[in-house]
Amino acid sequence: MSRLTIIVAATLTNGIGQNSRLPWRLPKEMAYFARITNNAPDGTMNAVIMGRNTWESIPYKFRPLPKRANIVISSNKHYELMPPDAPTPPAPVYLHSNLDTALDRLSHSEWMESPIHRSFVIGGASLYRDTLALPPSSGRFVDRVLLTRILSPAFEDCDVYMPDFLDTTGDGKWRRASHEELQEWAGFEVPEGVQEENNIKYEFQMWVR
Ligand code: FOL
Repeated sequence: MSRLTIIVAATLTNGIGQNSRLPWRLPKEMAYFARITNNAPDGTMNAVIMGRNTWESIPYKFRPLPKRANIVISSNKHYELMPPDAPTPPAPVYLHSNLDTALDRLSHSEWMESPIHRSFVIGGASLYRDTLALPPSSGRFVDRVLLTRILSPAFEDCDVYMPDFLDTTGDGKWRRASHEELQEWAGFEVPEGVQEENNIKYEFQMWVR
């Protein structure tokens, strides 16, 4: 039974990217991403699962994302995650050619010294689509979305969009959790209501099914 949490920042029309990067610069929002995905009980570690484009969008100095097990999916089995002369990565990092083997990896024994606590799908659009399509009956599915809703401006020039998960009919209805539920799950205080940074308004939300 491996439940997955999607974490994403998206506009009201579900825009998530532009020119292979995030369309905004929101340091406090990014700090929230880092804190949520890092936060695991002593002796455990969280996993972050991402597609190849998302891996390449993370600045060199931050990848692999430290203190998290990084799992990258690329159908190109010969994709070079790191330059051949790169130093030993500061966090575990694995390449998988499909979602099934990537999810199998989560339950493998090499994590015994540091079992996986939570698994986060961190993008991009096609991995969000593929993981949202996993049927709840399969035991491995997305039961939670940590959505940072970018309220304004509209960022109409996005060129990558996440699927509208609230629109996916069947397979369980999504419910917006209360702010208290979000904080309880996060394990720390999360700012409530509309946030503003660099003249951009956004809100931290949690959706469950
Ligand atoms: N979810 C949310 N809520 N916000 C995001 O910006 C976001 N970004 C991605 C996926 N889900 C998200 C994918 N893009 C880094 C960079 C890009 C990225 C994800 C992570 C990154 O560099 N993270 C560092 C933090 C560096 C810092 O503090 O500035 C990390 O350690 O997590």
